[in-house]
Amino acid sequence: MSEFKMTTLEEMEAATARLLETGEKVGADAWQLRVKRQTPHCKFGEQGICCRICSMGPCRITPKAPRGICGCDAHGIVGRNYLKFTAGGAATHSDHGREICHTLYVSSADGCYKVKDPEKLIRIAKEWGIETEGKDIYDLAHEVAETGLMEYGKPFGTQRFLKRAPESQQKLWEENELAPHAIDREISRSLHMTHMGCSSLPEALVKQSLRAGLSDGWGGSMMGTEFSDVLFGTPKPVDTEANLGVMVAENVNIVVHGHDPSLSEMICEYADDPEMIAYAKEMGAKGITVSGVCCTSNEVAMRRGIPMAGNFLQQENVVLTGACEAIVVDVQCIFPALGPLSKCFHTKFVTTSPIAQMPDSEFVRFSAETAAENAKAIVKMAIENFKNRKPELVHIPDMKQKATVGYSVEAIVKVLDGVTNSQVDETGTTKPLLDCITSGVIRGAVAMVGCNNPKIRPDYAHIELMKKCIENDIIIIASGCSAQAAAKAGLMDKAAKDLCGAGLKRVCELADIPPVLHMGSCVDISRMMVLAATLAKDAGLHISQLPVVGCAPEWMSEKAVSIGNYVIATGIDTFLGVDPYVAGSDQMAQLLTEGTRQWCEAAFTVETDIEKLVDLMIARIEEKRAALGI
Ligand code: BF8
Ligand code: SF4
Repeated sequence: MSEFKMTTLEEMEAATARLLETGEKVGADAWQLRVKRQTPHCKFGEQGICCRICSMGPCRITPKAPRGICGCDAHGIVGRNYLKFTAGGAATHSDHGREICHTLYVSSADGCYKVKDPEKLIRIAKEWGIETEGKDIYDLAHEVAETGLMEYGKPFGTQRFLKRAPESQQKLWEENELAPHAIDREISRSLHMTHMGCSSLPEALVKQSLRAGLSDGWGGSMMGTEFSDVLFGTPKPVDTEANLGVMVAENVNIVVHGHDPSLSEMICEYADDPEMIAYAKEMGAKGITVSGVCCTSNEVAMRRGIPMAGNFLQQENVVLTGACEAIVVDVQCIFPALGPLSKCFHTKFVTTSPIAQMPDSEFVRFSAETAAENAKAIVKMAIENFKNRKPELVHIPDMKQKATVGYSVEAIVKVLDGVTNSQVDETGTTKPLLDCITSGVIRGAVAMVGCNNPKIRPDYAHIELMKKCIENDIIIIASGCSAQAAAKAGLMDKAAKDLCGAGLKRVCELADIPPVLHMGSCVDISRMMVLAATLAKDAGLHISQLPVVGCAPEWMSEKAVSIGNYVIATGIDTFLGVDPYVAGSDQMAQLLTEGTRQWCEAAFTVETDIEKLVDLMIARIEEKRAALGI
């Protein structure tokens, strides 16, 4: 009776091929072509054994030249490169978090940014020991924002949110000197350690990678998530759609891309404004459609049901439809290719952040103080560009899937608690979820995260891994571009329950959820940390004992490495489908795949064969169950 049908990878690839034909007609470049020109990649780079941190080099390690000019060996060079990679990611996520703190700081009752979830604000204020009694909500917001901003540079103490972890994990962090101090300090310390003539001891470099990662996951990212919820609302389940077919040929199409909801929320506001819709009609369109790419898409999908046009390696496709009036970006994961590509079409490529400035773009400097006028100007620019479309180039693939998204920790607890407990209170408990896991109805959970990477057939690993997990009664929580891969394929349609094993299928039916739960953007992996911490505390276990693993099968960015570090540092084994440039040092590889267990009870598994990767994950989950005797 169910008419559910997944969109296959072959169908998605055929749609891309058709779009690339348009690209060829107009002389556009494409990542598929650039990959060919860039391969084979440099072997030294791939193995992490090239060093250029001082001008005596660059030095490359070979059997004949086992040390750089300063005497550093392969282990030191790989270790330093790994730490730099991590620090880059931690800085990026955390600076996003800082921007959100600033947005909270300028929130006001009559301004563009308001407090949509005052309860959450009060909860965090209490958690941080800030007096809430009798205070105006905006005074409180500013105080909490300022306290959050101090987390970046405070001279003493460790991150406030670490207290959310179970005692056992906090103890490990303290004993092994992993507890992060001020966020900026951890990033500076990382760059200090990797300077010429500082650390070359792999243990020290890996420990600092874990600590810098933790300053992201339990610091900058966690504030980014929490304060985004305070400002824009804590996500609740909402229906939306995913894949390029969400763009509407008759409408002005605005695509938001990047990460910070401060921009995308405002664009959505103005695209909904009757005055703007009337203007679009005046310009010959039927209306305005906003859709998203990358994490910004996850943010506005989770809170507003804005449809998702695609993930990382689909960003050029959006322009190739010929129907994109403006692709509006802020920071991170934006291809500089969008500049020249947009010039082959009528599309306006609008950059907005001083952090991400690119050639061939229209720069509209966006700031929290002038958000309304900036957003209005951008929406107007898109509308006025509608008339410049070249109809002969317009082709939107007729391809989209239904998805239910918006599973914050609060929402997950609530829907699952609702199944067994008819008198649901506002918050609910994790007991029903724990019962499902203990009884084996659900065998465990995989946190699927991360990007696309041309080294893996795009979306293949995400989709295949998720399918096999849910078949085996393993529930998936997903974020970032992994979540979008799932949504495009149809795995976030509640009807996808039919692909599950009997246990998970029953849970999906009772709780009315899809088997793959959308938990948000990449900064929202902090939500997953809170969920794991809560489950462990409620079960009286260490996090590492839970039958839960992390997986980034197609990762590519520095942020993903930072995430990997904090996920293992939180006690969750993490499976990678792409090697983080450490193959050149057996000592580094050993530390990351086994050695870190002594400090945080978890480690990485790297396996580029995707079929093997999923089997290893399932085996690990079953091992953890067996160890608990469940
Ligand atoms: O932070 S998953 S490609 S969009 S890095 Fe980027 Fe990777 Fe996508 Fe969001 Ni996350
Ligand atoms: Fe070469 Fe050492 Fe300088 Fe690196 S730090 S470039 S290994 S001399």
